[in-house]
Amino acid sequence: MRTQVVIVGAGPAGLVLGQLLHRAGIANLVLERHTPDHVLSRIRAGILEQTSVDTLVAAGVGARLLAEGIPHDELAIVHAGRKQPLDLTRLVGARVMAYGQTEITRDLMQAREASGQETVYAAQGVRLDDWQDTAAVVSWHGSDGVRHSVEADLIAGCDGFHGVCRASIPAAAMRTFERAYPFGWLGVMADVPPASPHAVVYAHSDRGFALCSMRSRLRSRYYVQCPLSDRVEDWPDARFWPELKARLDPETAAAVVEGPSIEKSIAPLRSFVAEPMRFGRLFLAGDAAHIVPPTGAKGLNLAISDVALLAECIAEHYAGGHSKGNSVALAAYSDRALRRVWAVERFSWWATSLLHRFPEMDGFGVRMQQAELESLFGSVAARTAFAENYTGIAFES
Ligand code: RFL
Ligand code: PHB
Repeated sequence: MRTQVVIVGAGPAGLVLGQLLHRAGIANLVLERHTPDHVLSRIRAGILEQTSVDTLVAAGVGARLLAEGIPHDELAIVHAGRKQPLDLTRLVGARVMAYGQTEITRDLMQAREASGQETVYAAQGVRLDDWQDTAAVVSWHGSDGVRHSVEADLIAGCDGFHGVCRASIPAAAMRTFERAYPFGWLGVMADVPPASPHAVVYAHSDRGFALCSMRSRLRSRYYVQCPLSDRVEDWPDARFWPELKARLDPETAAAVVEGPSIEKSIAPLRSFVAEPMRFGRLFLAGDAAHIVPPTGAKGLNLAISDVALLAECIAEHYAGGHSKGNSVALAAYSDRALRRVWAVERFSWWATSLLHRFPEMDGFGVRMQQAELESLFGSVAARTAFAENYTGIAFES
């Protein structure tokens, strides 16, 4: 078997990359460890930056997103029991869009099937056999039990934080940077109208952080900060709803419609970056290269901006007549991607530090958070900087 680019992972990074390459006339094969149903069953992010919307539209998968996505012109931050709006459109002339990662993935899977580009689901034991020398070679066990292999010009490692691509790199060739946070997020999905249908609500409270988001006019997504030692069984619905409301301002709390949860999970929070993002013929993108805590709603957006850049570099590489692994365009990918990655890491770390209750926090730490929140709402400049980061920083490419 032979193709131009092998993409490992059919999450948002892998599928958007496959679609962008296909539209640029570049053949690609996607290898995914799980079945399509399993990939679609993972409930994750829900807020898209305008640049991500633009990328998806340009990739030809924007129709349902534009019809069903819910634009948010503002967000809100609760502190000291009061809700303060932050008007994104007025501050920076940009907005964000509520549209679930599951729906994006579904749209991308359909587009891929229509494109005729091949996808191997349930590919077990994916191994990078070569990515340094004259060709890239990747092998896997198919559902037929047979070991298959493909030769390609390039490999895109889009296989998430626990994937095989980053793990294949010798430790000496890579530097990693990490911060683990001493709490997690308990997420609940429920088929009830959202408490705040036009703005995500981020709540700072003595009881810990809480977040009100949505997937549609009839589907709500809520989160509360919880200790890392907690299990989902510790949080029956009867405990979750009063705790959520106790962390919100009275108006938002009164608007919460309770209902049976259809999904409940606990995710740890982490910041992580691997440098560089290129090793010979292997290019990392999305969670395979970096993780942000979800407070800034950035993980999915960063995965999309990585692969938009990678697709551009690969297209430039082939346009320059290169079929092998060397060109100026490919050499530039890692540095260009990392500039944006670190800017987003900073915002996500800062927003997490500002809004959560840390176990070791003393009175001084709490006062610093309060003072910072006061300064955010006392200054148009500070709110503008927040809005710029939240809606997506523009980078010249
Ligand atoms: P993904 O979505 O993890 O996709 C990687 C794909 O690679 C496959 N894979 C392999 N395939 C073949 N061989 C192997 N050895 C493989 N190993 C893995 C996996 O099965 C999977 O299909 O990474 P990608 O595409 O980079 O996309 C990144 C986003 O998914 C991620 O940044 C966000 O969802 C992060 N995230 C959230 N971000 C937000 O902005 N808001 C959220 O509320 C939010 N919630 C979350 C999240 C991430 C989570 N986890 C577990 C990582 C909640 C969770 C639980
Ligand atoms: C979500 O809708 O799941 C969501 C929204 C905003 C965040 C994180 C997650 O910051």
